[in-house]
Amino acid sequence: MKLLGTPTSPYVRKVRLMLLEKNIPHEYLIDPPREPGSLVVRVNPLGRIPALILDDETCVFDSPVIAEYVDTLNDNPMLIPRDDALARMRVKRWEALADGIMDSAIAVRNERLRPEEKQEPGNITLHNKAIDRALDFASINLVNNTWVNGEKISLGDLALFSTLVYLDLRQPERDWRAAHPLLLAWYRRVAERPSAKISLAEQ
Ligand SMILES: N[C@@H](CCC(=O)N[C@@H](CS)C(=O)NCC(=O)O)C(=O)O
Repeated sequence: MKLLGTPTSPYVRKVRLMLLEKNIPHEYLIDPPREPGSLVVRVNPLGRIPALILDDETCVFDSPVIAEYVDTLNDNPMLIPRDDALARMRVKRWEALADGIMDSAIAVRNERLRPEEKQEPGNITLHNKAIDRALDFASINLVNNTWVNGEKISLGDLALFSTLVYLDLRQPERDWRAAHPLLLAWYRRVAERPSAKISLAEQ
């Protein structure tokens, strides 16, 4: 299978980390969707990354759907609980929280890329406040757990890690480390994993 993406996209990083954690053979192709000749627009009608192309040419999008699919390919480790409905919901909720932060961080970036006189400060504030609340929520719900969902690493960890890497890239002025020491201790634990080291080296 082929994963189309870019090293800065947090949604792509989430999926790439899953494939690495689960040791699933794949080709990782850097393919910015707006570049002329991009394969992305030909395989994903939405023109977005990540796009996962299976061996029979089926294109899987978007990242939560890819994550669900990839997790069924093997159980080493199982990153989305299957039988325990509550545990499954919690992991998917961590993913939604992380994806929501990504959405807001991208909205802020897009706003800031506009000419200054056309920027809407209210929109930037709205999204930054959502990020603030979501990081508070993550800290509170992490408690002293090793991983976001307790004793086992899950998709929630990979999604939240990808989000924080993206925040460091696009909002370096945001000092989430000082504000959230529990999150920092957890982040360092994820960053030590071979999958994270590979992914960070690709930036
Ligand atoms: N909800 C989608 C979001 C994917 C997304 O928006 N990806 C961005 C890159 S971070 C993208 O492809 N944007 C289109 C573009 O850059 O033209 C997912 O989870 O896969």
